[in-house]
Amino acid sequence: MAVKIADIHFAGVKKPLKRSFATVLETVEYREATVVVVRDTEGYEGYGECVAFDTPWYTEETVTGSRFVMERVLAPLLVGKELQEAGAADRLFAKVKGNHMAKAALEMAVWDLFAKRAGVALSRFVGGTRDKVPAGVVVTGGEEEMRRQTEAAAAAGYRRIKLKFSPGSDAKFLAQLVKQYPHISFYADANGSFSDFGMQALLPFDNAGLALIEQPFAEQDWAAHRAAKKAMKTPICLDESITGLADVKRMENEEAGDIVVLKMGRLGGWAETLRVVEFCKQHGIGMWVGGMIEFGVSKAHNLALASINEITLIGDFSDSGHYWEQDIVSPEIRVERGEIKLKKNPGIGYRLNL
Ligand code: OSB
Ligand code: MG
Repeated sequence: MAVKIADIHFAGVKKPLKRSFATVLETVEYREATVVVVRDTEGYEGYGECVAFDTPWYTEETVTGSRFVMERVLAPLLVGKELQEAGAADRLFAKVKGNHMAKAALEMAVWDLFAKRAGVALSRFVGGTRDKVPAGVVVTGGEEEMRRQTEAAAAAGYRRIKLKFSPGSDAKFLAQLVKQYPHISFYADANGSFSDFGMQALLPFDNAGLALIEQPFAEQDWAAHRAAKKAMKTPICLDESITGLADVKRMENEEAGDIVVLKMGRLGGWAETLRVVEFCKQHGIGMWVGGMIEFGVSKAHNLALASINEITLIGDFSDSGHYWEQDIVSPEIRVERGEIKLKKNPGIGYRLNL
């Protein structure tokens, strides 16, 4: 089925977070994002959300820069074109360097549009089979704040908790917290903060009972991640280091990690992400779907991704109400008994409510 793109619209959104999100890289109080609506000549609409932040603290992209790239560089490559399949957008964008989050926002909107034209849920369109995914939440801040938030998350039924940590964190404190909740899987994410401190600083966390340690060293520190994987029993998971399939292959070749975080914004969209999923499946690499403190459009795409059976680790899936007074999708995304039900209606399955 061919789809002809008629026009593309952009809308900026900016909302305060209900709770501030503190990492070693940045403290986030507000979230600004761009919502993308791709329309075809039949009047069908596909939705995407650009997950670049207002400043380049997580990747190089920004809200302002990505808006320019989307409007002036990428949208003209799609408008007026007849696409034979959803994967065509990724190929059209291949000549534009980098800018993965900008590409992903448009490309993902095209996949939503194709799923809607096919009349199927996006989860089924991409080969997913689950009808619900387990919920996971991220906990940040000082020790007291972490303890309080962990208790609240456990009470709310979350099955996985990701703790942000750094060389300044106390391994004994983390170990104690983890031990208190034996039925919850704990991850710890360092956002590269151990690079200036080395392996010796990381080793104490090997005995904290963590299911994985995420990105202990900087994104280009492949040798350090290789050494960590060798020295530690806790699986090493890469987030910032993975910008595409080539990086996953490098991780595999250099034995620099056991698990990858799938983030479609960082990878450039559905097509590249599905190639990564296929490779990981074939090589027994663990996978989970990572969050970007995003709104419901991006989250709905992430839920469709997490419906793929081989993605077995629990992702960053919190309730719309965790960060937002009001989300930009209707209905809002709800965690019930520790799970989120997948929508069965065509495409992402949620309406826009800007
Ligand atoms: O490192 O995983 C990260 C959010 C923004 C940027 C980077 C990261 C994160 C998260 C996910 O930890 C938070 C969430 O969406 O719940
Ligand atoms: Mg991370």
